Amino acid sequence: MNQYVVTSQEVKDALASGKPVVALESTIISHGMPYPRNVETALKVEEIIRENGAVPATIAIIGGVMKAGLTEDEIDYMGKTPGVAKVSRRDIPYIVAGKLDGATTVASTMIIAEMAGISIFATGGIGGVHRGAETTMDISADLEELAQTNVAVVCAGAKSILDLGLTLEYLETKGVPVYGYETDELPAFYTRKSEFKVDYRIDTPKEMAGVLKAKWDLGLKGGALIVNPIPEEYSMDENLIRNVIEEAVKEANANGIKGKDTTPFLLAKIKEITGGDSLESNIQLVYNNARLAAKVAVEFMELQD
Ligand code: PSU
Ligand code: MN
Repeated sequence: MNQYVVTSQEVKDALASGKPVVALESTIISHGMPYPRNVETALKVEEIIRENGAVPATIAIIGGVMKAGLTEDEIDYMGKTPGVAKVSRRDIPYIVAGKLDGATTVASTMIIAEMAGISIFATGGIGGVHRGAETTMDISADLEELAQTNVAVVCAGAKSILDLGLTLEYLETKGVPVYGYETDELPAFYTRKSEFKVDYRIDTPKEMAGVLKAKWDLGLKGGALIVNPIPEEYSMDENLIRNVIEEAVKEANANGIKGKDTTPFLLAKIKEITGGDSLESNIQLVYNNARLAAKVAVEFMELQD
């Protein structure tokens, strides 16, 4: 491993002894949820992963060190320190060289996970092709990372702040498979359905692990997307969330929001308009993804010789 990545003792021991490990991102902590719910959620996610037989590795850059496996104090620090940079692929060198702090997105978490030797990663939602991308060219670096980095990402689909159809087209072009866990349809984060089909439906963690093993054994580089619908009891009303998202997108356009600020702006707007209901759904779907990721990681380890 390179000199820039430091794994916690627990993660190091797990990797050395062939125990399953699940990576977790930190943008969701620093930019995705308010303090202290963000820290409570991050710690609970780690607990869920342990309960399901794997070791959690929350990933962030602290003082320029790329860390896989944070202490509780470090998670608290990432959650309550205002202004921690949102770090995607392009930001890593500057943050590392400057010994700065950075909350890692899906893209940069995948990069660090791969460097550390972790294959499975759980989060809430990924970035994708934004609505209007045919003129703005706003396409998340998460998609390029899925195309080239060997980490499977468990998420609840993507929010319809994105153009879900174009996001799927992009993933197809880049050879990134989209697997629906117990679903034929791409879930849309707050809701279990969208009008789009996934490539393949998978019904057990074991089957999922087998497909991932085949992909990587064959040398088919890149990641995979495992989409896991939000549990029914926590899913939101489709019409309500559609209107909220329309409103948020309109405000972003009216305010000239661009680049890396777009996603955090839209997420904050949705939270503001729904008055916290969306936060509860968000937390629950992350728990659900953590559970599935741990189970897939356990089965994936079983298949390693
Ligand atoms: N989508 C969500 N919640 C999030 C993000 C996206 O529903 O927290 C975060 C993730 O860290 C993701 C990043 O990797 O935003 C994507 O940002 P951008 O669109 O600027 O690439
Ligand atoms: Mn973007």
